[in-house]
Amino acid sequence: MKDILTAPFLIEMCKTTANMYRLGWDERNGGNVSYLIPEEEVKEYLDVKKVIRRIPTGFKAEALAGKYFIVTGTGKYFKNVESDPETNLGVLRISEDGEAAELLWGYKDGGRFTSEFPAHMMSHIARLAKDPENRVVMHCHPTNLLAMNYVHELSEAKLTHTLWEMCTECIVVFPDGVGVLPWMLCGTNEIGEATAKKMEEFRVVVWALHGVYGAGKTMDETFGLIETVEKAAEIYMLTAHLPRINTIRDEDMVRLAEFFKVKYRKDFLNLGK
Ligand code: 2HA
Ligand code: ZN
Repeated sequence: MKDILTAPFLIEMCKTTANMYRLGWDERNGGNVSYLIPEEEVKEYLDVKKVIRRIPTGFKAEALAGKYFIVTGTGKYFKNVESDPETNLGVLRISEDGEAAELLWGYKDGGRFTSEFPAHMMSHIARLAKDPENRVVMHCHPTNLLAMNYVHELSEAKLTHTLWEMCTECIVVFPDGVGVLPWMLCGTNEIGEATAKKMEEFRVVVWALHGVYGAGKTMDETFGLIETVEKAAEIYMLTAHLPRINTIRDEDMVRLAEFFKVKYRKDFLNLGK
């Protein structure tokens, strides 16, 4: 059995959470990441018959039965993941009935998965139904996107349109736009269900006045998605109080989307309106 501290999936979790912390997206215990790992990969590092603990999920996750995830722990700081992965992360398998997470490694101090576990698992179910290759769900509190929530309308069409205008590549990176949930109590099954519903349509979902969820096939793709949305929000916040003299026009966005052959939300543009 190989040393799990050398596992590429664990190293990716460490590096990604460190980057997210460094960028100011995850103050204190803010943010959480879950990453689906194929069984063959887990088996190289862990005896999958050795369950340390069963942790009730509090909802039905049988659509994910038998699937393995590495997940950040509740109350844990992204700042500390890299120096102590075994306390701050856990590797778990969803039980056959979907009602428990079978812990195989980690949460060494008796901890458990993130308080946003319902939103993560329900989002995995929704994204996997759309894209069988989806593996990552990421939540964080990016500064500029959060700032923008206070000063910009939060309709999906208007928020997406403004973000698309802020960097040329935006419409190519998130052509499906940005979904928005109203402020809701976090850590509940209700916000999990609402997030998953949005994830049927969007890979980026803003939790109003709280943060963002992103989903993707790889850690890089998901990180890059949130990074691009946050960059656009930063340009907005740097310019919102200044007279706008130039902008990327809707016709230009259409040219971009067509050139890069992405399926985009035409109804979020103001073409011929
Ligand atoms: O886990 O970000 O939404 C800390 C959070 C909750
Ligand atoms: Zn949060």
